[in-house]
Amino acid sequence: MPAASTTDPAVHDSAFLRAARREPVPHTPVWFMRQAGRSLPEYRKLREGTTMLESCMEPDLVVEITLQPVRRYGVDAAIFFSDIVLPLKAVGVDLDITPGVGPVVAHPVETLADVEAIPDLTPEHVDFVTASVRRLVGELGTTPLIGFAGAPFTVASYLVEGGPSKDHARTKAMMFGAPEVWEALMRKISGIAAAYLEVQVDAGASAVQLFDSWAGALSRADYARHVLPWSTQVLERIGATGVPRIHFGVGTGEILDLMGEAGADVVGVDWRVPLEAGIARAGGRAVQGNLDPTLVFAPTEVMLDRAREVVEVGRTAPGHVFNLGHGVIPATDPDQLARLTDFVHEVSAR
Ligand code: 1CP
Repeated sequence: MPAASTTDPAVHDSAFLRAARREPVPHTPVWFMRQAGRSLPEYRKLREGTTMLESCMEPDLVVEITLQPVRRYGVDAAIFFSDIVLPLKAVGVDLDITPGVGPVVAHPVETLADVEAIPDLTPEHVDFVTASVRRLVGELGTTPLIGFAGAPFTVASYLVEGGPSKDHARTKAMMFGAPEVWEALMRKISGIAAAYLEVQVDAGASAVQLFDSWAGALSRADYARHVLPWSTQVLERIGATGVPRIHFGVGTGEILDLMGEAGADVVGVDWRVPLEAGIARAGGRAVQGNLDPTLVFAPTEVMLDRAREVVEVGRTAPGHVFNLGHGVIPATDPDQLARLTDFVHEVSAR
């Protein structure tokens, strides 16, 4: 069945999807990674007494939490409220999201047998995702919904380390020292990520973002050899659906061209990379980014001056989606993001 949103001409013609397709836009579209979540008092209130994973599996909560930042800021896209480890939980991996820590996996993956014990994902595993996306697309009207998944390397890091890691040492040790286990793991997670994104697109998501948040931990050569082929596999499968694909990671300045070549339509640029350089490395693709997320803690004028520079440089790209250079920091004052959204819309209007 074709996705509802991609057949809706108003969604198809939205500033966000036009920018992703490198078409002229009425204004620079804006959304914020992690726009839903702990920075919003209405989110904290709604989440009281419900765990993170329970919230992701309850369509009433997913729909409401996803809509909250769209109502508050008037951003140009919604991002599906979930987490990158949700599809693993859905197929039966024993994991939890611990407040203040992040994903914690009960039995970290070490051997080929551990990998083989992880089932492949079918749409039946995530029927609540299909239900949530369908309802959301109905409620969002002309605002596009971005689906997302974690990229193979970033998800592998949680599975192998058992939780958040700064150096990804066990993950890289497997990559360097146990290539057959590494390949099996990447094949498994790539399949899960692609199937999970297909479910979201089939239910009506009109773009996707592949989060390779921790790919910046890899050298260029190791990224090219051990990770790029798998991310390419995921992005190519989603390319067949026709929706724009955003590919993002943190600290990825040295591999940004490769992340584009993996099959992205839009290359996410973190705040460390000058946007001009990001545009050049994106090789003719659209770019997304890249205001430093800590600028919201500066005086409003300082934040807006820097946002103006991002918008102006963004105009030289074939397509530009304004965003922060990584997710919204939980202590962010939502009023700053409201001012930022209005400012980008005003200053870029043509
Ligand atoms: O609006 C939104 O974008 C919110 C939806 C969302 C997204 C896109 C959540 C909810 N998680 C994610 C993706 C995600 N999860 C990423 C990729 C994006 C990024 O780089 O920020 C990553 C790396 C994770 C893993 C994760 N989940 C962490 C990071 C841990 C680490 O390694 O440092 C954490 C803290 C979580 C928990 C989580 N996910 C989402 C929320 C709102 C929370 C906090 C839940 C809580 O504490 O109750």
